[in-house]
Amino acid sequence: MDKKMLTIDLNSRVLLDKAEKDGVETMYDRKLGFKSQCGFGLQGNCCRICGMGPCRISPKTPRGLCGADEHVIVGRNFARMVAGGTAAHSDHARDIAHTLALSSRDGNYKIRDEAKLIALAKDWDVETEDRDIYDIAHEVADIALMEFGKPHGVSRFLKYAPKKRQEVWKQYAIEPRAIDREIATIMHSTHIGCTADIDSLIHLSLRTSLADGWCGSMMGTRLSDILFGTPTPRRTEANLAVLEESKVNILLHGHEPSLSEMIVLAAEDPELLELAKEVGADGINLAGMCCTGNEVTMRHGVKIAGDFHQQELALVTGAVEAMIVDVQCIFPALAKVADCYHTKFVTTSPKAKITGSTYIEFTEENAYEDAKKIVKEAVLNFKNRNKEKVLIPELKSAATVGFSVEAVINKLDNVVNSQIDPAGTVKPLVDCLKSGVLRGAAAVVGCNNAKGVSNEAHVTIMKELIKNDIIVVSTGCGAQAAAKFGLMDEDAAQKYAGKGLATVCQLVGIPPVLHMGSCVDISRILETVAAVANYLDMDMCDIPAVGIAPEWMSEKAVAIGCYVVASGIDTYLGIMPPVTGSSRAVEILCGELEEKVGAKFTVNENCHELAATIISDIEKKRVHFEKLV
Ligand code: XCC
Ligand code: SF4
Repeated sequence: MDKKMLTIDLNSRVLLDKAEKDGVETMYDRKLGFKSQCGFGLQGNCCRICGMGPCRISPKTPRGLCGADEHVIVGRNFARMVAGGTAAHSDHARDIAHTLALSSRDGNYKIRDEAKLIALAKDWDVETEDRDIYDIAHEVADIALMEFGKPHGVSRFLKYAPKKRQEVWKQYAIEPRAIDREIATIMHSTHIGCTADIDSLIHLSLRTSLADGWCGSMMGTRLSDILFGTPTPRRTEANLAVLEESKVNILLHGHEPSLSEMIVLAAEDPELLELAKEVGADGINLAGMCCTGNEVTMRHGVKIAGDFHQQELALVTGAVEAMIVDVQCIFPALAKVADCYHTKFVTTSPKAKITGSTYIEFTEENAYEDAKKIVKEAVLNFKNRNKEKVLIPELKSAATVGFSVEAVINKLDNVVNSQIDPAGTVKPLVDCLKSGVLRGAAAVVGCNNAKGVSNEAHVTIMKELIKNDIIVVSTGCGAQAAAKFGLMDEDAAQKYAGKGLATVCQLVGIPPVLHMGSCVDISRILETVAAVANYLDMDMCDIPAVGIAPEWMSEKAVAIGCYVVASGIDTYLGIMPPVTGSSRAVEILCGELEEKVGAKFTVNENCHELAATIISDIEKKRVHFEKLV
């Protein structure tokens, strides 16, 4: 098989040829090297939880040594994926909360959205009258940090959901308690000799996932907005052609904005710009990958270099002085690829040290100085670039990004008839959904997965949905696919959208696919659906809105899928999770959950079929919705 056929991104194909010439191995080579993947692992019925294993379940050996059957084994593995994902998102939020606790008027981190801080403080009964904004910030940060380990009560973010949804959570007993407690409970319950009941394992998984969506992730987004500003629409460009031959190219990859925000500042430091000139460069060019890329493009318009599957290929351009990473979704392979070029692969977090990288620890206490040190390394490395090894591919697309909930509402105000309606609500969106001009809304989110062809499912599904007047919002690497393929440009509405959606886009002044941020920012999507449901006095499961992860791969995505379903939003996956080993797990996740939480999973690895199912399900949901409104 030609490895170039494993991606639909033409820049990636050009660079795969170059990698071959340069003798560089990439994920695509390794994929072809794997003749087949382990069937037990694929189905989720290999257990390594205790030292008597691994126990592999088959018709001939239907139980592990302890007697665990396929349902127990699959369920435990699944629950541990949810715990892993929740831990990653929430630990990210914890760092942001610590950063908020460090904020000060004359320090590195300032408050950029005071109104959001005050609103949150009031929600949390923090005194706001006649107080210094930083005192308020520090108290809010402390309360947020308590969410990780408080001994009593449930997540304080649950109240942002519609009342009816909160009732569902109460009734089904999945209101998450402290975040760390839910994660620990799963690790404990899945230890050998604890929970051995698939219903219970899925129940635990949903509760833990809600600690992600309606606590950790939501906290990550809100506190980041308070510290770094709530995103507003701005223009940018996407794909590897955003690298510039004449400049020092620095790639920001990973997840947390505390580091990348400082690098953005440091890259404008006169001293470093002067140094860039001295080494013969025309300036410093920043570009982002994965969710860090999303964070800085949403707030600063920093160009998007590419997605998860392009991280190695970005280095293959030979034009990158430094790849700066913090946590999550970083290929260990980058160390080896960087070795083949002059690129410095800089790790910065004690949580993600990688053999073969240059480790320069980033600390929030010394943030700006650390960031300057890292950028300086990159600038000094410019002179080591080998011009003969440089190939920057040609394609890039323009995009508008920065659609926070506030930004969306702001845009909607463009079409509000101020004589009759108040501004600042989701009413125009509700009106479009009610009248059927928009058939529904879809969040197309998540990663790239080497089980499929990179970007294919994302782009196919998004195009199909917008053609059928379903507005799409996106985060994570899905958003980067949309941006790269021109779906976030205003003219995409005329090119690809159906008549209803195209008209809405033109009137409101938005593209048909809206960039809502990084993966923790899926909380922005939850808030939008909640706002629509609240406006109509409905539950979230009554709204014709769906979640789709066409190319998901990470544990974080499993946690997301679970909390989206638990929020009452039907969720569609383009890759089968490792649960098929248990018929009960599939029955519950793809069926029975609907009776309990009003939504379920649907999986189809054929993206055309998946798109058709989603469109028809949204139409079915409309029948119910139209009766209610
Ligand atoms: Fe990672 Fe967040 Fe997935 Fe992309 S979308 S591959 S998790 S960077 Ni979050
Ligand atoms: Fe085998 Fe049971 Fe141990 Fe798992 S927990 S490895 S099934 S003995």
